[in-house]
Amino acid sequence: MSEVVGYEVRGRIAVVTVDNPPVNALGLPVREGLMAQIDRAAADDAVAAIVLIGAGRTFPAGADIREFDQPVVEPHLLSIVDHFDTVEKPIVAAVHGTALGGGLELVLGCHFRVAAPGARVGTPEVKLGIFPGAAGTQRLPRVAGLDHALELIVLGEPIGAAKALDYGIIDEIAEGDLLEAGIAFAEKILSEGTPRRISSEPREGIGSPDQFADILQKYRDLAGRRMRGQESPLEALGSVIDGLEMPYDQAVIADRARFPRCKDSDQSKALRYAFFAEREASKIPGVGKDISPKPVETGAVIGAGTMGGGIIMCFADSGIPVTAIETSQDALDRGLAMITKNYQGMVDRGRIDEAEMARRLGLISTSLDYSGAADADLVIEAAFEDLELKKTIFADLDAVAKSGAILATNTSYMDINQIAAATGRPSDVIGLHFFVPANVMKMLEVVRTDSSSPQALATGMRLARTFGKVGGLAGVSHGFVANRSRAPLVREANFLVEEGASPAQIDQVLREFGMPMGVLAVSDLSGLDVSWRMRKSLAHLRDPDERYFHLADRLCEMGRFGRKTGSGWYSYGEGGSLPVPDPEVEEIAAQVAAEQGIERRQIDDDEIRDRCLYAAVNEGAKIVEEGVALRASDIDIMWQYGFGFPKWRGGIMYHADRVGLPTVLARVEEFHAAHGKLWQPSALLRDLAGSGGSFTGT
Ligand code: 3H9
Repeated sequence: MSEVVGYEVRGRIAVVTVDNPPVNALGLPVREGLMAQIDRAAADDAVAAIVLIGAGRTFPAGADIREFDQPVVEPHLLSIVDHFDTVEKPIVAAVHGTALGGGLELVLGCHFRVAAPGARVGTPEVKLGIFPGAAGTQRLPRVAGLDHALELIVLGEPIGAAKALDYGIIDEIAEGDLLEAGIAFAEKILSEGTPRRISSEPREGIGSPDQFADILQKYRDLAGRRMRGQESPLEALGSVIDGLEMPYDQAVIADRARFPRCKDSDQSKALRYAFFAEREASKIPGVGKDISPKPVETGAVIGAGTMGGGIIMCFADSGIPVTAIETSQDALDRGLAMITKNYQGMVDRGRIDEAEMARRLGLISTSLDYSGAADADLVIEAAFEDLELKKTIFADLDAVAKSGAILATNTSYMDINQIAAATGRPSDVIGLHFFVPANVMKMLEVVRTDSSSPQALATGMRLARTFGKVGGLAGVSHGFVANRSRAPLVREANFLVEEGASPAQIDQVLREFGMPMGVLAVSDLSGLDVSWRMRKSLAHLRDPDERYFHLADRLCEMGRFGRKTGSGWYSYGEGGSLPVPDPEVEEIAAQVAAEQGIERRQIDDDEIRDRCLYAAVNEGAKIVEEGVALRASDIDIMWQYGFGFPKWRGGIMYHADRVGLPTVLARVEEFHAAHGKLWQPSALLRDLAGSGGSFTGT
């Protein structure tokens, strides 16, 4: 009857099974099948109750996102959930895996709910620019109470079975086989004569918006902080408020008008693009499912400084024993003290308990020489950015690391081909480029050298997942994909200050665009000396005809390294962390401009935005054109997870597609004419603009 929704009768219980791999998404065939099989059970005299379950790895993980660009076809998920209210026989949801979005709405439509201990439930719709559109915003507050419901609906983070039980979203955590537990639960309610619970009916604890003003404000504030600039959390909140003001039937009618508005918004389209782009980023041609990653059961990290320390924490956080290797006991002690302090901070904020902190610290051992890496399945070098040093380290590692171990470098821009050539096993060498702070930022750039084996790359990509990160592939190139595509943005921000814009104006324009922090405030935070040192070390390679960072150099010469020295692009009060505009920077900029023959002028916000963003887009296009990135969408994912670029903007390449590539090209050509060769338009940009193509296929 339905190919994707099975029907079977066990004793007096009908078992309705959604079987639509990989995640049982609720596309049209599933919705039709569900309606038909539930009706079949309702009409079957031999059936007294129904258990609804998912086959394979999960209960339905939500609506089929791929259908969102097409017209809605009945039965709508809302019709199904509402239909469940009218079914006279008890329906028991048996939940495992991830019951998300429409999956959880289906669960809420069931009259009773049991879940496997590892199940997770949630309403991540806001992350796709929408809200739970099949009555989740009406039913969840009735089932879990307003506060808990808003936590799920507005913030979009899933919760585990234990919390779901606590919130009243599920009735029981099943021990043993889930289907058997679901059937046993159904038998129990039948024998006890428990009346069906209809989650659309009024419940105590739900009142008027005035009564809940504090809770509503709490989530408005949280959404503003965590998802700045994003509309969907406020739409979700609006839908919940409708439910407080209106009876269920009217509130779902209001939702029906609200939902298409969200779904068709630019933000939702960008967020859906980002969802699929993230999954695409993990796919590397030539590294298919037939290539098994090497197991990583032990790790070693060379260098326990800021970066190394963060990477050591990634291993420990994932339960993998790791050896920290340093050149002196002092450096080891400092590194471990920093790690301990970070974990203590997590304990203080209630993120982990003392026992967990002790467990993680217990996974970290130390060594003062490379013999500590002898047993490691994967070694990550996080030493200073000095090519000769790295080559020496890799030659030494080659002598001690066990055969088959993956040797990785965390360099952020160096030629890893040269580093790999320092070993007798270049096929086992890859780059693993972490972002700061390494234990927090979700991006991991996996760098392929000329000789990296598919298995080494597969291991790097798997490690990203193990660490809870998103892996993306890059080729060897100065700055790889992420930093190389961002560098022109930083460059233009620097030049714009020389030309007359203030750091505060530039940062404000970028923040208004949606970036979490202005680019110059970020430079101050990471330290201006870092790029100064790099510029000095690469001075011999500099093209004398190219415009140079005179102002940034001058600031560094004056000891203005950023926040750590109390001044940089901004000044910072005693121990202060907030950037304050500094008239001295204006004076220095004017001086440098005079020396360089740059005429200072008023610069409008549009020019600032276009120069910063299109410089990055043009570089991104060159990166794709050269094959350093596999796809333009990989750049977007790296910006989202590496630099906190707003997901609701999709990414710089997606943004360029929305603006229209002919418009972007015209601007790039204009800047090329005004500012010279750094703005040389990319051939790919020209081709696509000329042929009506796009970077991201959107
Ligand atoms: C919603 O429900 C709206 C409702 O309120 C009702 C409105 C009326 N649709 O992530 P993975 C694909 S909105 C289509 O690699 P994992 C995915 O693209 C939805 N496809 O696996 C990938 O395909 P491929 C609310 C989907 O184990 C494959 O499945 N729900 C969907 O790392 C495997 O995915 C969500 O937002 C989908 N809904 O993670 C949940 N989900 O192999 C979205 C996945 O071709 N999904 N695919 O690349 C997730 O968060 C994760 O996929 C999940 C599994 C945690 C389920």
